[in-house]
Formats: sequence, C-alpha cells, structure tokens
Amino acid sequence: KQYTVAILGATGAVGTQMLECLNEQEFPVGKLKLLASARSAGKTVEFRGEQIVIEEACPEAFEGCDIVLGAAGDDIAKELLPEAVKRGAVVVDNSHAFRMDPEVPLVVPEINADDIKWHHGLIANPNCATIIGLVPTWPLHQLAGVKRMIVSTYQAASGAGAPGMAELEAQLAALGRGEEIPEPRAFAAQLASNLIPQIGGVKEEGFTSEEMKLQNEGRKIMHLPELRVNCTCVRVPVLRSHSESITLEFERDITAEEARVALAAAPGVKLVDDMSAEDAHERFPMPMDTSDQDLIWVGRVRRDISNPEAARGITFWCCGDQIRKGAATNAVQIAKLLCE
Ligand code: 11C
Repeated sequence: KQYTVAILGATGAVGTQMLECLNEQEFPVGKLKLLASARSAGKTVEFRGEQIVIEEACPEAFEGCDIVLGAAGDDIAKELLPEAVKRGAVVVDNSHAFRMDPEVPLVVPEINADDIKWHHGLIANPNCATIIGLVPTWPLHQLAGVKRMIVSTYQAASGAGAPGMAELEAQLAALGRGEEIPEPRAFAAQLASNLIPQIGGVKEEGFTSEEMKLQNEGRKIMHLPELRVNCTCVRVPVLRSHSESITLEFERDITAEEARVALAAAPGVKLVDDMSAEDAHERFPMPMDTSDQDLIWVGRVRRDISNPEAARGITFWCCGDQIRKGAATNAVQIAKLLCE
C-alpha cells in the first residue's frame, strides 16, 4: 500500500530532515504534501525526482492524508493537527503540544513501540534530549532496573532550529575574522566560545522546562512513574549533535562490562568505548562524529564511584544527532511502524 503523507512545517530543519528520512527509510509514499507558512507557499522542493509545490498549511490541506508528520511549533501544532485527525489522518507530532496528554502515546520505537497500538489519531515524538538519553538508558534499565538518573546535557545549536545553527555559524565566522559578533537572536547570549546553562523557560524549583521534560517524558516512555531524574541542560557551541553525561542508579548491581555488553547489543546504539585506543575518535563518541547519522553513540561506561556502599551506579556519555534520531528519524520510524 502507498500512503498520502503530509509534512507540516516542511521547510524547517526538522521538516527538511523528515523528507530525507522518508526517502532513506524507503517509506511507501504515494503522494506527498509539503505544508508551511504562506511565506514559503509556492516554492518547490524535490522528492524522489519530482518537484513538489509547497502549500500553505490550513485545515483543508489535510483532506485525503493518511499520515501527517508534524514539524511545526506548539501553537501551530495545537491549532492544525486536530484538524488532520478530524479528517482521518494519523499524526506523528514532534512538538511539545500533546506529549503529556494521557490520550496520546509518546514513543521511542526502541523502547515502547507497543504504545503506538493505543493511539487515537495522534502520536507524540519526544524531546530530542529525552530520546538521545533514553535510547541507551533503556537496555541498562532492562538489565538492572533504573531508579534514578542524574543527567547533564550538552545541547547543540540545532535545538533552536535552522536559525540557531545559522546564528552559531555566523558568530564563529565573525570570531574567525576578528569582527564584532552580531546581536544574538536565537539564543539569550552569544553561543560561540561560550556555554548557556538555560534551555527553555524556568519551571519548578529553579529547573528549566527542558530539564523537566527529561523526567516527565522519561517516566511516560519507560512506564516508570516513580523515576527520579535530576537534570541540567546546557547549550554548547556545537552545530547539530546533542551530548549527555548520564549516571544511572539501579535496583541491582551491575559491572561496567555487563553494561557495555547490553549497550553493544541494544537497537539504535553504537558502543564506542575503548580508552586505550590511539585515536580519540575510537576512544569515545564526540558530537562531530555523530552528526548526520541515526545511532546514539555511547562511551566512557564506568561504575559510579561516589556510592561505593551500594555499588549500583553506572555513568556513561552519549551523543546523537538532534535533528535525526532526536526528531525526524524517530518520527519517521514511528510512521513506518504505523504502516506495518
Ligand atoms: C533544544 N530540545 O535543544 C530543544 C529543542 O521540546 O521539542 C526541542 C524542544 C522540544 O533546544
């Protein structure tokens, strides 16, 4: 069967990547509709040798669609995606709008693919930092039962979309030429040569919305309502791969070697963990190596020495492409499972 597929927000960083992922994952696209703001309507984009004209996003544009991939912001998602569901489409949405709605499954296929079965027309794609941290956490949870996560993220400019990447590139170029850095717009401060320890708005007890997503989305995806998460999210001057340092505390004791074996066998994970390797690229993952590919790379796997009595902690480092597995790849994987 061939499907009529629409991408809402087709011209942004995630929407553009979704188009590429549909092709790479050999998605059975019969007809493709690219929906965006009036500003982009009328422009053309090539897909599988055909020129597709971008249409203005409006409720009627979803007429006849089987699957809609949402790559727009929360407000547009809330306004338009229920219209797509009303017209019979199944929606996989990358925005934050529906993620915590109990009627909407929140899915990482490597973890909770079965949740797709109970959708009512809408399936939510998690936050990028959540996906990238949970893909390697899940096999370790299956091995030893995770109780608590302590996470520090190192998030790329791409989390703020194409304008975020353009801003970082412009700042790096200006620095290289010794010129003054233009006033930042995508981020609260200059990102080049800097770190910004706030992603999202301020929420409870001094944590940011991005930090709370890891706890709240993580609980829902892994079906662990009691999971305790303490997270600090930091924007770093990297273009498109997020990195995370994660310490997990478990029910049962496991060795670093057991953790490595589980990670090496886990779907969606690539283990790069050889501290004796000559070449740094083989010693541990780095965001420059994990950009524009679909796996979460994991390394620096070791026991948490801060809790020797319990000896039940593992610390690791992971990197994954924010636009791909953190957003577009995950959404297209969900859509493929829907078709199967
Ligand atoms: C960032 N994680 O890196 C954010 C971007 O909830 O989908 C995506 C926000 C979200 O800035």
